[in-house]
Amino acid sequence: MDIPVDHPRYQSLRIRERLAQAMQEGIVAPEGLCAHGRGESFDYLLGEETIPSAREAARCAAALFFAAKHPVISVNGNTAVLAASEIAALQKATRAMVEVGLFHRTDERVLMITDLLAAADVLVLGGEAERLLPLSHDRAFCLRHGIYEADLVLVPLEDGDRAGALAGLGKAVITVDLNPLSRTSRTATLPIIDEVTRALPLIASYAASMTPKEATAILDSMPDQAWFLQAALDTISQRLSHVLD
Ligand code: PTJ
Repeated sequence: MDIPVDHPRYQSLRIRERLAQAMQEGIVAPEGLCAHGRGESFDYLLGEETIPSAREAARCAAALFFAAKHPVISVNGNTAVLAASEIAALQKATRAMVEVGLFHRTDERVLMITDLLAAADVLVLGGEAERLLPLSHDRAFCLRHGIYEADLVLVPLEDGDRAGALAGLGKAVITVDLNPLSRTSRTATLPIIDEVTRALPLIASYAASMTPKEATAILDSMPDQAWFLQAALDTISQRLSHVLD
């Protein structure tokens, strides 16, 4: 379909088109389109921009990466299609490992997503995934030398169960999810309530210039998870009451 450049929702329609195409190719799970729609609706409510508390969360995320010994970025189908080059930049800025971590896992999808990321210059961890996380179904699979041994895992657009299982294993869990009410956001050590293509470059830009002293100061005064969730909910409710006034 030809999307007219002057369409007021041009960018949004192009992204949908890209995801729909990637779904037909088998890279994005069909359920990923539902997840995207849910994300879009929360982005409307947040004003389709990075709110100040999400900017602060990105700064804290950069400090957590700085302090981590074995940080891993977990990438699923939606994230790979939306943000492959942003992941490459974040990997360079943080020296984190990148692992393909899927909810609807098949070897074929792991391979396609790995190729897509590699084409964007992401160094993707390889190896034999094992059933290591305390979860039923294939979400339990991950790499021993990747997510399983990580002390910090960044999980964009995740399902709550897996984020909870990672936190339960004692890892710091950073999530990127537009829904401040999702189980994912509520189980994270640090929830970033923002759109993934806005949040990842922000973390990368903070990480690129962070000094050890700054990282320590940020971590010493990092707000708790509830503060980030409440700030996003406050933004939504202010916007709603403003629109209705
Ligand atoms: O590729 P797979 O097999 O790993 O599957 C990926 C999906 C996304 C289908 C899977 O993880 C899933 O079902 O996720 P959920 O439980 O639907 O949660 C996805 C969350 O991401 C929702 O809360 C959405 O609001 C949020 N979301 C969607 N698009 C974006 C987003 N958050 C940030 N940026 C987005 N672009």
